[in-house]
Amino acid sequence: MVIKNEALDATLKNDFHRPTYHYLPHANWMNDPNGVIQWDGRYHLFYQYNPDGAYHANMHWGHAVSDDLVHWEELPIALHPTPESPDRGGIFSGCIVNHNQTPTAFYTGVNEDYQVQVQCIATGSPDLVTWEKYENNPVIGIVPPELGQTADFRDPFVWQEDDGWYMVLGSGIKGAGGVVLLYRSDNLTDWEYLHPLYTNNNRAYGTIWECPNFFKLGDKWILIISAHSGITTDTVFYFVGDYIDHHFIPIASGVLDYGNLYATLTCLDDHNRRLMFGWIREARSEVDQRLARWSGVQSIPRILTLSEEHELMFQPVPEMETARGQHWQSKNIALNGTIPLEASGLALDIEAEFVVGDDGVCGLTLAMSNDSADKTEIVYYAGEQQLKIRKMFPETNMAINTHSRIVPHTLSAGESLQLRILLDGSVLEVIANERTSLTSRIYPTSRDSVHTNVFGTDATLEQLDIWKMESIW
Ligand code: DQQ
Repeated sequence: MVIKNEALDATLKNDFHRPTYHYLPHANWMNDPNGVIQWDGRYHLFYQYNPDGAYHANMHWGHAVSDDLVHWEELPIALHPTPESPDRGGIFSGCIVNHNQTPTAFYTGVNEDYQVQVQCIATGSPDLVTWEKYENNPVIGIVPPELGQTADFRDPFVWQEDDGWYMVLGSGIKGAGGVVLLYRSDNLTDWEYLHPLYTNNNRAYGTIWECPNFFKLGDKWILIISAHSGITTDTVFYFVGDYIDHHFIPIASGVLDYGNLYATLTCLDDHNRRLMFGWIREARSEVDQRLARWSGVQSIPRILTLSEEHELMFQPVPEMETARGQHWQSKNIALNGTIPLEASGLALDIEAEFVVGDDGVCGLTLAMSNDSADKTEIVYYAGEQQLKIRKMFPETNMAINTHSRIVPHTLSAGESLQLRILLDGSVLEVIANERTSLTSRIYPTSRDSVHTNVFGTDATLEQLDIWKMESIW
C-alpha cells in the first residue's frame, strides 16, 4: 500500500487528461519501465520515479504489481539512492533476472551530476518488495576507454545463455554515434567486457543509445535501442538479425514508434510471450507537468512478434479486453464525407478496418468538443501511403499550436487498413496493421471533448468496433 494524500487524490481524479486504464503512479514523475518480470505468476513493473514531484530528478525505482496486466497495485518504492554510495545521485534504469530463485536487479547508479554512471546489483525478497544492495557495488565501474567519453554508460539488460550470463549496456562513441556494449559473467558479480554488440555511425540513430534490449524472437535476434539525440530523448529503433559467436549481424531495421513512446523494456512471460512495456512521455511544458502533479504514463503492454518480412509486430495484450465496457459497432459503410458516431468518451479502445481506393482518404475523429473546434484526427492517405495524427485546438487557445505527425505506412496490394487505437485522457496509442506504431499526447482543452466521427472519400469502412474502457482503479 502506498500512503496517499486525499486532497491531491481528488485533484488528480478530476483531471480529465489523466489516463484511467493505463498505469501511472498516484502522483509525481515516472519515466522508463524497469525490471519488468513475471515472478510466481504475478507481473511486476518497476519504473523510474521521483517521489518529490512531477519532474525528472532524484530517481528511484517505483514498483507496481498485477495479476492480469490490466489492474495494477502501486507498492512501496523498491530502490532508493544511498548517500555516499555509487548510486547517491539516483537509481537509473535496468532489469531483473531470476538467479537461482533470487530476484536480482541490475541498475545504473549515478552521482550528483549524472557524469559518473556505474552498474550495480540488488537482491530482492521473495515478494520483490524489499531490496538489499550488493555490498561491493558497483559491479562495472569503468567506461571502455576506446569510446572516448566517460559520462554515458547505462541501463543494463541481462540474460542467460548456456555458457553464462550476458549483459548489454547503452552508450555512445564520441564523434560517432550510439553503441551497445556486450559483457559476460559466470556469477553476476564479475563482468568481463567483450566488445560492442552493435554500433552504427549513422546519426539518424541518435548520438547515445539508451535502454538496450536484446532477445531471440522466432529464429532471429532483436536489438531495441532508445536513441537519445544528445539533447533529448528521441526515437526507439529496432534491428533484426542473427547472433553468431556473440556478434550481432542485422539484416533489417525499423522505427519501433514514431511518437512519444520511449525507453521500451521487454520480458518473457510464462505463456512464452515477449511483452513490451514503454514510457509514454509528456508533450507539454515542464511547468504544466508540475502543475498537474503527475508526469509520464506506461503504455499498455504489447506482445511482440516478427513478420516474415522481419518487421516487428505489436499486439496489445488481450487481457486488456476485460476492461472493455459499452460497445458500438458499424459495418460496411461506403464513405463519402463525414458520419457522426454515437460512440463517445475519452477512454476508448477502437478496432477499425477500412478498404481504401488508390487515392482514397479515411479516418476517425476523436476527442472532439461540442463545437468541433477541439479534436484529434487519425487519417490515412492512400496516395501518399501516410498515416497522420492531426491535433486541432480552438483558435482561442493560444497556449498550444495545432500540430501533426505524419508517418509512412505502406499497404500492400489488396491489404486493408487496420487501426487499433487506445485513447485514454491525454494518451493516444495508434497501431496500424500491427506494424506501424504512433503514440501521441493530445491534451483535449475541455472535458466535453468526447465526440467521435468517421470520414473518408474513395474508402469503405468494413468494420468499426468501439468500446468504452472501464477505469482500472
Ligand atoms: N532514463 C533513465 C536512464 C535512461 C533514460 C534515467 C532513458 O537510465 O537512460 O531516468 O529515458
